[in-house]
Amino acid sequence: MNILSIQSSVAYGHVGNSAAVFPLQRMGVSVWPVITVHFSNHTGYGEWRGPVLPAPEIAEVIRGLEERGVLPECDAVLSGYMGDASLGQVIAAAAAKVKELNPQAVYCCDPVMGDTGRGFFVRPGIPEFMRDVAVPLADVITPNQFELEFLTGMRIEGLESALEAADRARALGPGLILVTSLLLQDEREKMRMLAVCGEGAWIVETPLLPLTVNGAGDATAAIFLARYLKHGDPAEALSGTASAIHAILEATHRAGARELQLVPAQESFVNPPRWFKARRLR
Ligand code: PXL
Repeated sequence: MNILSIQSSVAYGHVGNSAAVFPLQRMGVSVWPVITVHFSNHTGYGEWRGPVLPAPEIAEVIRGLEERGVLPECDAVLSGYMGDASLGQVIAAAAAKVKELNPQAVYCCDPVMGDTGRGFFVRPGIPEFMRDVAVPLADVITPNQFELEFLTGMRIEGLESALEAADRARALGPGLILVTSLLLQDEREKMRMLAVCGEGAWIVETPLLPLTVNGAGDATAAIFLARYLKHGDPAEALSGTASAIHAILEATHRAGARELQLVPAQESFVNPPRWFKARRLR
């Protein structure tokens, strides 16, 4: 399996491709990482250094892949953190080109733009690009609660409104929605993930851990996409992803670390120590 993954890269820590590539490889997936920014560290530290790569240079890298003739072997395009909205057209064109050359290929858009508590953390124009261009093109999207609220223009409070928002997002185009983190008002000590695929919907709950990390959503999107491509079963992909992410977060919490403990927790990508089974909602 081959995944073209267009996301950020950081030297220190784990966000973007630096949170997605190793889990995918450990799961047996060949990743073709194309980087959108090359930062020293993630932006959650408040300060960082390094370039936002110009969109034409990123387009050149993808053009090189096309010239090698490998794009028909690409099973999925995964896009995430963009440095600048000008990259939007390059991502949209890459997804369209891969799908033209391999009609089975899937475009998975992680509409990275912000999070509850932190608000928007991307440049102007990126949220609108996600909502108006990328999400309508995508087969799969993996928003967090904050991003799903922006995409649909509605507040999510309970499970019912989360389902309604996911259905609204589905009406924008993508057939499969993974909500990567839901903190519902009824039960604060739980972390939930929700998957909606056509009329089907599944939820999974894991214990909420008291820690602040970045990149968990990026690892979640990657692991979910790989499992979904492998088995084609949203419920299995949801269970396996929540179980792996919980194990990673638990290892991170235990270590008292600020960065995801992906290397120590690597076994959980393929064989999570504790299986949290998704429950069918409809
Ligand atoms: O996890 C999203 C993300 C991706 N890439 C970079 C980031 C962040 C969030 O902080 O800073 C560079």
